[in-house]
Amino acid sequence: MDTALIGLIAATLVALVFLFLTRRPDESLPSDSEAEPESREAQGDAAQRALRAESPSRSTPSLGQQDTAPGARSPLAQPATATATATETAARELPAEPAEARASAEAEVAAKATPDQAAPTTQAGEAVGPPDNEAAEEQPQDRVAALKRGLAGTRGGFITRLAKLFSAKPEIDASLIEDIEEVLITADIGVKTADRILTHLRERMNAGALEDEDAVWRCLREQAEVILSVDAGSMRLGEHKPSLLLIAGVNGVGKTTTIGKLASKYTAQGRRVLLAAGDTFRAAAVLQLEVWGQRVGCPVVKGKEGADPSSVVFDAIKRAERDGYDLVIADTAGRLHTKQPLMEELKKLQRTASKALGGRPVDEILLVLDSTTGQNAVQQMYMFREALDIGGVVLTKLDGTAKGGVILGIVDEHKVPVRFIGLGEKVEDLREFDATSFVRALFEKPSGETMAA
Ligand SMILES: Nc1nc2c(ncn2[C@@H]2O[C@H](COP(=O)(O)OP(=O)(O)O)[C@@H](O)[C@H]2O)c(=O)[nH]1
Ligand SMILES: [Mg+2]
Repeated sequence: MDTALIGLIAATLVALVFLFLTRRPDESLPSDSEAEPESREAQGDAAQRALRAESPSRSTPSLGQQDTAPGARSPLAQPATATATATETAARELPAEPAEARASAEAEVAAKATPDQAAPTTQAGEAVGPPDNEAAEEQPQDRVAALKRGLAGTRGGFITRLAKLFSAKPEIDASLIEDIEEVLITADIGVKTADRILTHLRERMNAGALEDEDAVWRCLREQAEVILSVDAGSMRLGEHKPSLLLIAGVNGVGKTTTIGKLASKYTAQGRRVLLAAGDTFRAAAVLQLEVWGQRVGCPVVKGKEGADPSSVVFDAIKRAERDGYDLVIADTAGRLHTKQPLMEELKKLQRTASKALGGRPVDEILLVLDSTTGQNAVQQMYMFREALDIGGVVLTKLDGTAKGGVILGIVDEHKVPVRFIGLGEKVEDLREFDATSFVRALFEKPSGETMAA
């Protein structure tokens, strides 16, 4: 009897051990929402490492304090206002992000957030003090060389064709000027702008001042620089705390990527930056911004999918006031610019933002334009100007196009300054625009000879 009982107990124990060992591993995990802070913290570690790799001296807010890591909020944090609470609750109410969507957004952003030059690392792979990727000490000739590399597509297009014209027709006459005109027009500079440049060339020629090829290049550079040097002063982002920078543009032009790059730039300058996920139309857009936020150490204020972007931006401004941020950078939706509702939404956004700022206008509104779309970019500016007080342009993807000449058309047509140009997908590829260096890089003779002064 005893032996049978002992046998039964032993069999039960064996069965229990067997069950324990063969149990599916995820059964031991808490619910998704409980697991979230831990996994986000792991991402936070990676982001912190990436940040140290970018700028060793920069002090960055702990990712654990971000909105996007609700579980990690300090219990000593100030009680949140109703709006902020609503936003954070709304964030948690968003349908669970598909793991692959986040993973792929992270992989994409990671590739773009990492400088080309790998940071020196310790055995453990920890960054130990790489050079700052921001070209603070960049010499003018280095700046021109970097721009030339980025503008290789455009230079290989119309600049090479211009150079060929000169080698085919060494003397400068009316027919050469006509050929130049044709090249400029096909380079997406736009008919009006090309005409303006050509009128000047003809005047110089008639005055006997275009003696050789170098004189023509010089005249083209001068004209391009005059066109690109819009006198608009510097951006007004330091006058108020917080300042608001609104980023607009159609889908796919590079808004969110530009925001990530700008957030990195301004954070490196010591500003406290808060991001507002105003593109509530696409869940993926919010996710992409969040991943950028984590990489560069900036919290992201977001709302429910399809929420009113005005309320998200309003909340972000209030949160920035309360928590002492210097700058709010707001993403916006960019679904087809020809659809009226987007423009109405943007008008409302600008009005609401202005209210949140105590009645003053939005500090800066930049329109992001994709240079690969050529003359379409000029048209997009017309559409957006009807809705928003666009103060400047970010021209992206100049690295992947032969249509870089469109920059002249945009500025000449609209008289708005280009503030930044995108020469690639990485953080350091967003460069502050400087007309002189840009024009030197674009219109340098492709022969490898030194440029005439
Ligand atoms: N080559 C290149 N790609 C860019 C540049 N800026 C953005 N992109 C890419 O363009 C795509 C769309 O960018 P995204 O920021 O999502 O556009 P959004 O829809 O306007 O927010 C992404 O794959 C970016 O990496 C740039 O300057 N050069
Ligand atoms: Mg976007």
